[in-house]
Amino acid sequence: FLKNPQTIGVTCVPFSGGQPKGGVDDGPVEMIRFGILDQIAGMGYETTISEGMDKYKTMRPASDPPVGKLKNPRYVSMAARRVADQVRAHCANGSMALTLGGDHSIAMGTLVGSTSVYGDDLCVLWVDAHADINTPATTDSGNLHGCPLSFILGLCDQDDELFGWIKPCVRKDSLVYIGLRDVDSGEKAILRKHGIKAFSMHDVDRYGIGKVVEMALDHVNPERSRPIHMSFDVDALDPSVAPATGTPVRGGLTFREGHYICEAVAETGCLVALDLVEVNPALGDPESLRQTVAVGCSLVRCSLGETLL
Ligand code: 5AB
Ligand code: MN
Ligand code: MN
Ligand code: MN
Repeated sequence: FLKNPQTIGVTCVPFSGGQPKGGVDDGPVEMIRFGILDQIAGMGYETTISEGMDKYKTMRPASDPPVGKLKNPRYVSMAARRVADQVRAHCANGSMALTLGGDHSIAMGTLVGSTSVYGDDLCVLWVDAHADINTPATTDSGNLHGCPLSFILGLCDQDDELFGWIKPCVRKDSLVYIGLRDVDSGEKAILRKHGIKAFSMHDVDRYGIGKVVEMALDHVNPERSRPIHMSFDVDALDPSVAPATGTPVRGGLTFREGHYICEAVAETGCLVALDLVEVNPALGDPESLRQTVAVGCSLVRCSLGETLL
């Protein structure tokens, strides 16, 4: 694969069906209003934008009763499938696929898209307060934004009528987490059983963010030669830094720690796909909104190398 892609393929996904709170579907439009596209262009990148972002709002099926515990299963599956096609198209022509969410269920789509081009070579850096690895059997909430990785890793029933199109596409040792601090007991059992590498906030406290990112990259990408897909949930940041998000958890990454991760990833030159998700402009006062949108855009720019000298 080609390091340091000079074209960014942007996919905006105004989607909130993976969780119950409205507003996260306005994440992309708020980031655009804040100027993210001009900012990226201003850094010298060429940008192409997937068409028809409004379709994500209108494609909601008239009837979508739960399947088991899973809520809005048809809507989530249809939307993720469309995301997969759009991300695949960007990756296929060598662009870095930047996906602006939307809730984190859309990562089912972004990862199917990126792996369909890069295959087994791709490794995944998941930056989040949560592990997002519940299966349809372990989820308590039934919210699919807490489940994308179980589908991607192949921990679910592969004959599933709705999600069977998601074939296992990331190896368990190709995934690493940073920022975890709110992991369900069923998820902990999954992480342990499969030996999935995770750096929690406890590790960030113990080793410092510099060492944690180095260890995380060493685990999945020791030669810095594999393409990286980073999925960044803004709730990885402390709520004092990113308050406007649906499932905030205290004790998160500082402003600098979040940016450090993005800078270190940019430095590898290996980033081929980036998701920035769970910005919810409807939550909190106007200042919380402005702050969260601003930090989301800033993380994107840093991942593209803005602050490297
Ligand atoms: B997010 C929880 N584990 O399954 C669940 O924001 C929270 O994409 C999921 O990380 C949070 O509902 C999903 C309790
Ligand atoms: Mn989260
Ligand atoms: Mn998440
Ligand atoms: Mn969240």
